[in-house]
Amino acid sequence: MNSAFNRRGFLKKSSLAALTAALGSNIVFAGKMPKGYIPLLLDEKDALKGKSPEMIVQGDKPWNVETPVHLLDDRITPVEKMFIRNNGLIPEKIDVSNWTLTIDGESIKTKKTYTLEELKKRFKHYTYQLVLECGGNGRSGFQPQTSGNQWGQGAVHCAEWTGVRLKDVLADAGIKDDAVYIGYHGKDIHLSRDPKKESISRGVPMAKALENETLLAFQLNGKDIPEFHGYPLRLVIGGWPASVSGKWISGISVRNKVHDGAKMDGHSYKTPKSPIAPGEDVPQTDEYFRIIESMPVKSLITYPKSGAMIASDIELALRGHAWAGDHAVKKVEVSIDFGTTWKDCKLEAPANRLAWQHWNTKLRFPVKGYYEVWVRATDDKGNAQPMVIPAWNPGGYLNNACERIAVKVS
Ligand SMILES: Nc1nc2c(c(=O)[nH]1)N[C@H]1C(S)=C(S)[C@@H](COP(=O)(O)O)O[C@H]1N2
Ligand SMILES: [Mo]
Repeated sequence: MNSAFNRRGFLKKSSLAALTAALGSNIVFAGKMPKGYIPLLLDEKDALKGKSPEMIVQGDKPWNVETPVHLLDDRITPVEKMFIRNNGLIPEKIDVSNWTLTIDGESIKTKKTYTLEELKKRFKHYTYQLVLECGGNGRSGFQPQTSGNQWGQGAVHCAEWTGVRLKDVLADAGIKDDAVYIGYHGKDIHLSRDPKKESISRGVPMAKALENETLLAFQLNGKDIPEFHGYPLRLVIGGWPASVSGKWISGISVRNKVHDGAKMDGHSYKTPKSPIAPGEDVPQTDEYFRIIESMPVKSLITYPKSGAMIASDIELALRGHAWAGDHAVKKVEVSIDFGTTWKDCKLEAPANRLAWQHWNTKLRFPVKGYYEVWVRATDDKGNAQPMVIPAWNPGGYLNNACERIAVKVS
Protein backbone atom coordinates (compact mmCIF):
# COMPACT_ATOMS: atom_id res chain seq x y z
CA MET A 1 0.00 0.00 0.00
CA ASN A 2 1.35 3.40 -0.95
CA SER A 3 2.29 5.42 2.11
CA ALA A 4 0.68 8.54 0.71
CA PHE A 5 -2.67 6.89 1.37
CA ASN A 6 -1.61 6.70 4.97
CA ARG A 7 -1.00 10.39 5.33
CA ARG A 8 -4.24 11.25 3.73
CA GLY A 9 -6.15 8.92 5.98
CA PHE A 10 -7.12 6.53 3.24
CA LEU A 11 -5.20 3.53 4.59
CA LYS A 12 -7.99 1.66 6.33
CA LYS A 13 -10.67 2.59 3.88
CA SER A 14 -8.82 3.37 0.71
CA SER A 15 -11.99 2.32 -0.95
CA LEU A 16 -13.14 3.74 -4.19
CA ALA A 17 -15.81 5.52 -2.19
CA ALA A 18 -13.21 7.44 -0.17
CA LEU A 19 -11.27 8.48 -3.26
CA THR A 20 -14.42 9.44 -5.08
CA ALA A 21 -15.57 11.52 -2.13
CA ALA A 22 -12.22 13.30 -1.89
CA LEU A 23 -12.20 14.06 -5.61
CA GLY A 24 -15.82 15.08 -5.56
CA SER A 25 -16.36 13.13 -8.76
CA ASN A 26 -16.59 9.59 -10.11
CA ILE A 27 -13.38 8.00 -11.34
CA VAL A 28 -14.63 6.72 -14.66
CA PHE A 29 -11.96 4.06 -15.32
CA ALA A 30 -11.44 3.26 -11.63
CA GLY A 31 -11.13 -0.42 -12.43
CA LYS A 32 -8.05 0.31 -14.56
CA MET A 33 -6.24 2.33 -11.88
CA PRO A 34 -2.97 0.73 -10.72
CA LYS A 35 -3.04 -0.54 -7.13
CA GLY A 36 -2.09 2.16 -4.64
CA TYR A 37 -2.30 4.87 -7.28
CA ILE A 38 -2.91 8.41 -6.04
CA PRO A 39 -5.10 10.41 -8.43
CA LEU A 40 -3.15 13.48 -9.55
CA LEU A 41 -5.70 15.87 -8.16
CA LEU A 42 -5.07 14.58 -4.65
CA ASP A 43 -1.32 14.55 -5.02
CA GLU A 44 -0.60 18.29 -5.01
CA LYS A 45 -2.81 21.24 -4.39
CA ASP A 46 -3.51 23.70 -7.13
CA ALA A 47 -1.09 26.63 -6.99
CA LEU A 48 -3.04 28.52 -9.63
CA LYS A 49 -6.12 28.96 -7.47
CA GLY A 50 -6.47 32.66 -6.80
CA LYS A 51 -3.78 33.55 -9.36
CA SER A 52 -4.18 35.65 -12.48
CA PRO A 53 -4.99 33.52 -15.57
CA GLU A 54 -2.00 35.17 -17.27
CA MET A 55 0.54 33.55 -14.93
CA ILE A 56 3.16 31.36 -16.65
CA VAL A 57 3.50 27.81 -15.33
CA GLN A 58 7.14 26.69 -15.35
CA GLY A 59 6.27 23.37 -13.74
CA ASP A 60 3.76 21.78 -11.38
CA LYS A 61 5.96 19.28 -9.52
CA PRO A 62 7.21 21.21 -7.74
CA TRP A 63 5.01 24.20 -8.53
CA ASN A 64 6.88 27.06 -10.18
CA VAL A 65 4.80 29.88 -11.54
CA GLU A 66 6.08 33.09 -13.11
CA THR A 67 4.51 36.53 -13.41
CA PRO A 68 4.52 38.21 -16.84
CA VAL A 69 6.33 41.54 -16.39
CA HIS A 70 3.34 43.72 -17.31
CA LEU A 71 1.38 42.16 -14.42
CA LEU A 72 3.92 43.56 -11.95
CA ASP A 73 2.55 47.06 -12.45
CA ASP A 74 1.06 47.44 -8.94
CA ARG A 75 3.02 49.38 -6.34
CA ILE A 76 2.43 46.58 -3.84
CA THR A 77 2.27 43.20 -5.57
CA PRO A 78 -1.10 41.51 -4.94
CA VAL A 79 -1.12 37.77 -4.18
CA GLU A 80 -2.76 36.92 -7.50
CA LYS A 81 0.31 38.29 -9.29
CA MET A 82 3.04 36.88 -7.06
CA PHE A 83 5.34 34.27 -8.60
CA ILE A 84 5.67 30.93 -6.79
CA ARG A 85 8.93 29.06 -6.41
CA ASN A 86 8.77 25.72 -4.60
CA ASN A 87 11.62 23.25 -4.26
CA GLY A 88 9.43 20.53 -2.79
CA LEU A 89 5.76 19.82 -2.08
CA ILE A 90 3.82 22.13 0.19
CA PRO A 91 2.96 20.81 3.67
CA GLU A 92 -0.06 18.54 3.49
CA LYS A 93 -1.70 19.37 6.76
CA ILE A 94 -1.18 22.72 8.40
CA ASP A 95 -2.33 22.75 12.00
CA VAL A 96 -2.12 26.44 12.88
CA SER A 97 -3.24 26.01 16.48
CA ASN A 98 -0.31 23.68 17.13
CA TRP A 99 2.24 25.44 14.93
CA THR A 100 5.54 26.10 16.71
CA LEU A 101 8.87 27.71 15.96
CA THR A 102 11.96 26.22 17.58
CA ILE A 103 15.13 28.27 17.95
CA ASP A 104 18.17 26.02 18.29
CA GLY A 105 21.72 25.56 16.99
CA GLU A 106 25.26 25.60 18.39
CA SER A 107 25.14 29.32 19.09
CA ILE A 108 21.85 29.55 20.96
CA LYS A 109 22.07 29.60 24.76
CA THR A 110 19.07 27.36 25.40
CA LYS A 111 16.87 25.81 22.77
CA LYS A 112 13.48 27.47 22.88
CA THR A 113 10.11 26.75 21.30
CA TYR A 114 7.40 29.35 20.72
CA THR A 115 3.85 28.78 19.61
CA LEU A 116 2.58 30.98 16.83
CA GLU A 117 0.29 32.70 19.34
CA GLU A 118 3.21 33.43 21.67
CA LEU A 119 5.20 34.97 18.85
CA LYS A 120 2.29 37.21 17.93
CA LYS A 121 1.55 38.19 21.54
CA ARG A 122 5.02 38.65 22.98
CA PHE A 123 6.82 40.59 20.26
CA LYS A 124 6.10 43.89 18.59
CA HIS A 125 4.66 43.77 15.06
CA TYR A 126 6.25 45.52 12.09
CA THR A 127 5.19 45.88 8.46
CA TYR A 128 7.61 46.31 5.55
CA GLN A 129 7.34 46.15 1.80
CA LEU A 130 10.14 43.85 0.65
CA VAL A 131 11.57 42.83 -2.72
CA LEU A 132 11.88 39.07 -2.90
CA GLU A 133 13.54 38.09 -6.16
CA CYS A 134 14.54 34.54 -7.06
CA GLY A 135 18.32 34.28 -7.51
CA GLY A 136 17.58 32.62 -10.86
CA ASN A 137 15.27 35.36 -12.15
CA GLY A 138 16.31 36.07 -15.75
CA ARG A 139 18.00 32.66 -16.09
CA SER A 140 16.51 32.05 -19.56
CA GLY A 141 18.81 34.78 -20.91
CA PHE A 142 21.98 32.76 -20.40
CA GLN A 143 23.73 30.95 -23.24
CA PRO A 144 24.50 28.09 -23.02
CA GLN A 145 21.31 27.35 -21.11
CA THR A 146 21.85 26.36 -17.47
CA SER A 147 19.68 23.92 -15.56
CA GLY A 148 16.81 25.17 -13.40
CA ASN A 149 13.57 27.03 -14.13
CA GLN A 150 13.94 29.07 -17.28
CA TRP A 151 12.58 32.24 -15.70
CA GLY A 152 12.03 35.33 -17.80
CA GLN A 153 12.12 38.47 -15.64
CA GLY A 154 8.99 37.79 -13.59
CA ALA A 155 10.31 35.86 -10.58
CA VAL A 156 10.13 38.91 -8.35
CA HIS A 157 7.55 40.54 -6.11
CA CYS A 158 7.36 43.37 -3.65
CA ALA A 159 4.52 42.70 -1.24
CA GLU A 160 3.85 43.98 2.25
CA TRP A 161 4.81 41.62 5.05
CA THR A 162 3.78 41.85 8.70
CA GLY A 163 5.43 39.95 11.50
CA VAL A 164 7.87 40.12 14.37
CA ARG A 165 11.54 40.95 14.05
CA LEU A 166 13.80 37.92 14.00
CA LYS A 167 16.28 39.93 16.07
CA ASP A 168 13.73 40.38 18.88
CA VAL A 169 13.02 36.66 19.00
CA LEU A 170 16.70 35.72 18.88
CA ALA A 171 17.48 38.21 21.66
CA ASP A 172 14.76 36.59 23.77
CA ALA A 173 16.23 33.15 23.15
CA GLY A 174 19.80 34.36 23.78
CA ILE A 175 22.56 34.19 21.17
CA LYS A 176 26.15 33.22 22.02
CA ASP A 177 29.11 35.36 20.95
CA ASP A 178 30.28 32.81 18.42
CA ALA A 179 27.11 33.04 16.26
CA VAL A 180 27.98 33.32 12.58
CA TYR A 181 24.92 32.39 10.55
CA ILE A 182 21.27 31.42 10.80
CA GLY A 183 19.57 28.61 8.89
CA TYR A 184 15.83 28.03 8.51
CA HIS A 185 13.81 24.84 8.59
CA GLY A 186 10.47 24.62 6.79
CA LYS A 187 7.73 22.04 6.81
CA ASP A 188 7.49 21.43 3.10
CA ILE A 189 8.06 17.91 1.82
CA HIS A 190 11.07 16.72 -0.15
CA LEU A 191 10.17 15.63 -3.70
CA SER A 192 11.23 12.07 -2.77
CA ARG A 193 8.77 12.25 0.15
CA ASP A 194 11.64 11.13 2.40
CA PRO A 195 10.75 12.74 5.76
CA LYS A 196 14.43 12.91 6.73
CA LYS A 197 15.25 15.17 3.80
CA GLU A 198 14.63 18.92 3.61
CA SER A 199 13.84 20.39 0.19
CA ILE A 200 15.67 23.60 1.06
CA SER A 201 17.23 24.97 4.25
CA ARG A 202 19.19 28.12 3.64
CA GLY A 203 20.30 31.07 5.72
CA VAL A 204 22.19 34.33 6.02
CA PRO A 205 25.05 35.75 8.12
CA MET A 206 24.06 37.19 11.53
CA ALA A 207 24.33 40.82 10.39
CA LYS A 208 21.61 40.29 7.78
CA ALA A 209 19.51 38.13 10.13
CA LEU A 210 19.52 40.92 12.73
CA GLU A 211 18.44 43.73 10.41
CA ASN A 212 15.23 45.55 11.38
CA GLU A 213 13.48 44.43 8.18
CA THR A 214 14.16 40.71 8.68
CA LEU A 215 10.81 39.35 9.85
CA LEU A 216 9.13 36.19 10.96
CA ALA A 217 6.00 37.08 9.05
CA PHE A 218 2.45 35.85 9.51
CA GLN A 219 0.70 38.29 7.21
CA LEU A 220 1.00 39.20 3.56
CA ASN A 221 -0.72 42.37 2.31
CA GLY A 222 -2.73 42.54 5.54
CA LYS A 223 -4.12 38.99 5.47
CA ASP A 224 -2.95 35.52 6.49
CA ILE A 225 -0.11 34.38 4.21
CA PRO A 226 -1.61 32.15 1.47
CA GLU A 227 -0.70 28.48 1.61
CA PHE A 228 1.68 28.58 -1.35
CA HIS A 229 3.61 31.54 0.01
CA GLY A 230 4.41 29.98 3.40
CA TYR A 231 1.31 29.88 5.62
CA PRO A 232 1.28 30.25 8.58
CA LEU A 233 4.81 31.53 9.26
CA ARG A 234 7.52 32.73 6.92
CA LEU A 235 10.96 34.18 7.23
CA VAL A 236 11.27 37.25 4.99
CA ILE A 237 14.63 38.79 4.15
CA GLY A 238 14.49 41.53 1.51
CA GLY A 239 17.19 42.30 -1.05
CA TRP A 240 18.86 38.87 -1.05
CA PRO A 241 17.97 35.87 -3.22
CA ALA A 242 14.42 34.95 -2.20
CA SER A 243 15.65 31.43 -1.44
CA VAL A 244 16.73 32.75 1.99
CA SER A 245 13.12 33.69 2.77
CA GLY A 246 12.03 30.32 4.10
CA LYS A 247 8.36 29.36 3.86
CA TRP A 248 6.36 27.22 6.34
CA ILE A 249 8.99 27.94 8.99
CA SER A 250 9.18 25.61 12.00
CA GLY A 251 12.74 26.29 13.08
CA ILE A 252 15.65 28.69 13.02
CA SER A 253 19.12 27.37 13.86
CA VAL A 254 21.75 29.83 15.03
CA ARG A 255 25.01 28.40 13.77
CA ASN A 256 28.66 28.82 14.75
CA LYS A 257 29.61 28.27 11.10
CA VAL A 258 28.09 28.93 7.69
CA HIS A 259 24.79 27.05 7.63
CA ASP A 260 25.12 23.73 5.80
CA GLY A 261 21.46 22.91 5.05
CA ALA A 262 19.95 21.76 1.75
CA LYS A 263 20.83 24.04 -1.20
CA MET A 264 23.75 25.62 0.62
CA ASP A 265 26.08 23.16 -1.17
CA GLY A 266 27.50 22.71 -4.69
CA HIS A 267 26.99 25.84 -6.77
CA SER A 268 23.43 26.41 -5.51
CA TYR A 269 22.87 30.16 -5.12
CA LYS A 270 26.57 30.76 -5.70
CA THR A 271 28.52 32.56 -8.42
CA PRO A 272 32.13 32.07 -9.53
CA LYS A 273 34.73 34.11 -7.65
CA SER A 274 36.44 34.94 -10.93
CA PRO A 275 34.86 34.98 -14.38
CA ILE A 276 34.55 31.66 -16.16
CA ALA A 277 33.92 31.03 -19.84
CA PRO A 278 30.29 30.27 -20.79
CA GLY A 279 29.77 26.54 -20.38
CA GLU A 280 33.08 26.01 -18.58
CA ASP A 281 33.03 23.30 -15.93
CA VAL A 282 34.59 24.52 -12.70
CA PRO A 283 34.84 22.42 -9.51
CA GLN A 284 31.91 23.20 -7.19
CA THR A 285 34.08 24.18 -4.22
CA ASP A 286 34.51 27.24 -2.01
CA GLU A 287 37.77 27.90 -3.80
CA TYR A 288 35.81 28.77 -6.95
CA PHE A 289 32.36 29.82 -5.74
CA ARG A 290 30.89 32.35 -3.34
CA ILE A 291 27.41 32.51 -1.85
CA ILE A 292 25.17 35.18 -3.41
CA GLU A 293 24.28 37.91 -0.91
CA SER A 294 22.78 41.26 -1.93
CA MET A 295 21.05 41.09 -5.34
CA PRO A 296 22.23 43.37 -8.18
CA VAL A 297 20.54 46.56 -9.42
CA LYS A 298 17.58 45.97 -11.72
CA SER A 299 14.55 47.68 -13.25
CA LEU A 300 11.39 46.71 -15.11
CA ILE A 301 8.99 48.48 -17.46
CA THR A 302 5.59 47.40 -16.19
CA TYR A 303 3.55 49.76 -18.38
CA PRO A 304 2.99 49.55 -21.27
CA LYS A 305 3.18 45.88 -22.12
CA SER A 306 5.76 44.97 -24.74
CA GLY A 307 4.22 45.16 -28.21
CA ALA A 308 2.20 48.30 -27.46
CA MET A 309 0.73 50.08 -30.51
CA ILE A 310 0.46 53.81 -30.08
CA ALA A 311 -0.63 56.75 -32.19
CA SER A 312 2.14 59.06 -33.38
CA ASP A 313 0.66 62.18 -31.79
CA ILE A 314 0.60 60.60 -28.33
CA GLU A 315 3.02 61.19 -25.52
CA LEU A 316 3.57 57.75 -24.03
CA ALA A 317 3.54 57.50 -20.23
CA LEU A 318 5.83 54.70 -19.09
CA ARG A 319 6.35 53.36 -15.61
CA GLY A 320 7.91 50.58 -13.63
CA HIS A 321 10.01 49.74 -10.60
CA ALA A 322 13.71 49.54 -9.78
CA TRP A 323 15.57 47.92 -6.90
CA ALA A 324 19.16 47.16 -5.91
CA GLY A 325 19.41 44.51 -3.20
CA ASP A 326 20.63 46.09 0.06
CA HIS A 327 21.19 49.40 -1.71
CA ALA A 328 18.99 52.18 -2.99
CA VAL A 329 18.46 53.05 -6.65
CA LYS A 330 19.80 56.47 -7.53
CA LYS A 331 18.92 56.84 -11.18
CA VAL A 332 16.61 55.30 -13.79
CA GLU A 333 16.97 56.16 -17.48
CA VAL A 334 15.25 55.08 -20.68
CA SER A 335 16.51 54.95 -24.24
CA ILE A 336 14.60 54.66 -27.53
CA ASP A 337 17.70 54.56 -29.76
CA PHE A 338 19.29 51.29 -28.63
CA GLY A 339 21.27 52.89 -25.85
CA THR A 340 22.82 55.78 -27.81
CA THR A 341 21.13 58.46 -25.71
CA TRP A 342 19.37 58.15 -22.36
CA LYS A 343 16.65 60.17 -20.69
CA ASP A 344 16.40 60.55 -16.91
CA CYS A 345 13.14 59.33 -15.37
CA LYS A 346 11.31 60.48 -12.25
CA LEU A 347 12.29 58.19 -9.41
CA GLU A 348 10.44 57.89 -6.10
CA ALA A 349 11.90 57.05 -2.71
CA PRO A 350 11.12 53.49 -1.51
CA ALA A 351 8.23 52.90 0.93
CA ASN A 352 10.94 51.65 3.29
CA ARG A 353 14.47 50.26 3.01
CA LEU A 354 14.53 47.10 0.80
CA ALA A 355 11.31 47.99 -1.06
CA TRP A 356 11.38 48.68 -4.77
CA GLN A 357 11.21 52.25 -6.08
CA HIS A 358 8.72 53.43 -8.66
CA TRP A 359 9.83 55.36 -11.72
CA ASN A 360 7.93 57.02 -14.53
CA THR A 361 8.51 59.16 -17.57
CA LYS A 362 6.84 60.43 -20.73
CA LEU A 363 8.19 59.82 -24.20
CA ARG A 364 7.54 61.23 -27.65
CA PHE A 365 8.60 59.28 -30.69
CA PRO A 366 10.05 61.33 -33.60
CA VAL A 367 8.52 59.42 -36.55
CA LYS A 368 6.24 56.44 -37.16
CA GLY A 369 7.78 53.00 -36.97
CA TYR A 370 9.22 50.34 -34.70
CA TYR A 371 11.00 51.26 -31.49
CA GLU A 372 12.43 49.55 -28.48
CA VAL A 373 12.37 51.20 -25.11
CA TRP A 374 15.25 50.16 -22.87
CA VAL A 375 15.39 50.92 -19.17
CA ARG A 376 18.53 51.11 -17.05
CA ALA A 377 18.89 51.65 -13.30
CA THR A 378 21.98 52.72 -11.38
CA ASP A 379 22.41 52.10 -7.65
CA ASP A 380 23.84 54.44 -5.02
CA LYS A 381 27.27 52.87 -5.43
CA GLY A 382 27.34 53.80 -9.10
CA ASN A 383 26.67 50.27 -10.40
CA ALA A 384 24.47 50.31 -13.50
CA GLN A 385 22.65 47.44 -15.19
CA PRO A 386 24.59 45.95 -18.10
CA MET A 387 23.00 46.23 -21.55
CA VAL A 388 23.99 42.68 -22.45
CA ILE A 389 23.68 39.47 -20.41
CA PRO A 390 26.20 39.64 -17.54
CA ALA A 391 28.76 37.03 -16.50
CA TRP A 392 27.65 33.51 -17.37
CA ASN A 393 27.61 31.18 -14.36
CA PRO A 394 26.62 27.51 -14.10
CA GLY A 395 23.58 28.18 -11.88
CA GLY A 396 22.23 30.85 -14.21
CA TYR A 397 21.95 33.44 -11.44
CA LEU A 398 21.86 37.25 -11.37
CA ASN A 399 20.93 38.17 -14.92
CA ASN A 400 20.23 41.88 -14.45
CA ALA A 401 20.61 42.96 -18.09
CA CYS A 402 18.50 45.96 -19.14
CA GLU A 403 14.84 45.15 -19.71
CA ARG A 404 13.35 46.23 -23.03
CA ILE A 405 9.92 46.49 -24.63
CA ALA A 406 8.80 46.86 -28.21
CA VAL A 407 6.60 49.80 -29.25
CA LYS A 408 4.99 50.42 -32.66
CA VAL A 409 4.08 53.98 -33.50
CA SER A 410 1.55 54.39 -36.30
N1 LIG B 1 10.39 26.10 2.79
C1 LIG B 1 10.68 26.64 1.59
N2 LIG B 1 10.98 27.94 1.51
C2 LIG B 1 11.28 28.51 0.32
C3 LIG B 1 11.31 27.72 -0.86
C4 LIG B 1 10.96 26.35 -0.76
O1 LIG B 1 10.94 25.60 -1.73
N3 LIG B 1 10.66 25.84 0.49
N4 LIG B 1 11.68 28.30 -2.05
C5 LIG B 1 12.54 29.49 -1.94
C6 LIG B 1 12.82 30.14 -3.20
S1 LIG B 1 14.04 29.47 -4.15
C7 LIG B 1 12.18 31.31 -3.54
S2 LIG B 1 12.60 32.14 -4.97
C8 LIG B 1 11.10 31.88 -2.70
C9 LIG B 1 9.83 32.07 -3.50
O2 LIG B 1 8.83 32.66 -2.72
P1 LIG B 1 7.32 32.69 -3.23
O3 LIG B 1 6.94 31.32 -3.70
O4 LIG B 1 6.49 33.16 -2.10
O5 LIG B 1 7.28 33.67 -4.38
O6 LIG B 1 10.81 31.08 -1.58
C10 LIG B 1 11.93 30.48 -0.95
N5 LIG B 1 11.55 29.82 0.27
MO1 LIG C 1 14.53 31.03 -5.83
